[in-house]
Amino acid sequence: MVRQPSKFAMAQLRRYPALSRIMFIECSGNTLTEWSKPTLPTVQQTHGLTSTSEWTGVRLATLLNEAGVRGGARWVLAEGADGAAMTRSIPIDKAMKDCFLAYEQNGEAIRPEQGYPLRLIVPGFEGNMHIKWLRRLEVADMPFMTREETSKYTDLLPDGRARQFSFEMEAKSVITSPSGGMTLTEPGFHEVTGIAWSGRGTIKRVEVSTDGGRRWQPAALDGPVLPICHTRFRFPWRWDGKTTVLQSRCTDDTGYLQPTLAQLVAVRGLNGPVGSIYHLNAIQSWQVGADGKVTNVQIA
Ligand SMILES: Nc1nc2c(c(=O)[nH]1)N[C@H]1C(S)=C(S)[C@@H](COP(=O)(O)O)O[C@H]1N2
Ligand SMILES: [Mo]
Repeated sequence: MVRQPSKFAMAQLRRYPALSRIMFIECSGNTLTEWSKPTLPTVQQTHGLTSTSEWTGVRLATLLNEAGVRGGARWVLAEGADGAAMTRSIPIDKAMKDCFLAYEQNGEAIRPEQGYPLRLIVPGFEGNMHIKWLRRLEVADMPFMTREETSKYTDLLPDGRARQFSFEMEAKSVITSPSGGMTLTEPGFHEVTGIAWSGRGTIKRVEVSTDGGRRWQPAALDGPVLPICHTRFRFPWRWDGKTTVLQSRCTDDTGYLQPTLAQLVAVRGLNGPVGSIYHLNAIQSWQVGADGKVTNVQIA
């Protein structure tokens, strides 16, 4: 779909108009062990595969236009220069809309492990598509059906079909304090705080429950609340010293409400080789015991 191969040197890429954007990246395998029972003790382990950074680079649309992409183009292949040659197909609409090739992360050259010298950024889409060490782009009229979008990062459904190209990271939140592994030393005031994010847009509301989901109350959001960014929430809580369960749930600006685990399992099943794996964005429950110890639990 491109007339002829085009080569772009890094110095050349830096001469095109640049953009900077703060946004989260989340691996769609984040939380993957928690489908059927709580397995990992801390929030770092259950929810740690995500981060927010400021990325700077050149729009993918700029490059595709320069290369002379034709009308029949539907998908863009992005390939990394690592041993795995990690490769993903990106829909052309997304490529033209807001994808960019980043050469800076948080105001400095991207570090080697994060993809130096160039990384594809696909705002709000699963982390796997943000190809590091980008060395090649190819354009076609069909998806390329790479390993990462067929045997990996697909969701096997109860009826045996697989959910594929489920790119957008749906709204998710988690309480980071108090969370698994922490201990409340005494009853009284404790701030409940955590983060919420959505690959579809901006976090509009976060609610916290301190009684295992019976009552939900609005949390305050720390500004600025940016689209496709981790958003910190805070909720003042007075612990009475009894065993209870803390939860958070968020709503994004599309109106999507973070589901309970039961709701998600009802739709997606527990079918994968070790149960369903990817794209688990259910409400997380932390139990505070009478001894103040906080543990990872699942409740009905
Ligand atoms: N070239 C290449 N790009 C890659 C990967 C890889 O192994 N090789 N891993 C992907 C996966 S699975 C994820 S979740 C993100 C992780 O990005 P991070 O290290 O910035 O969190 O990078 C993606 N980009
Ligand atoms: Mo990932």
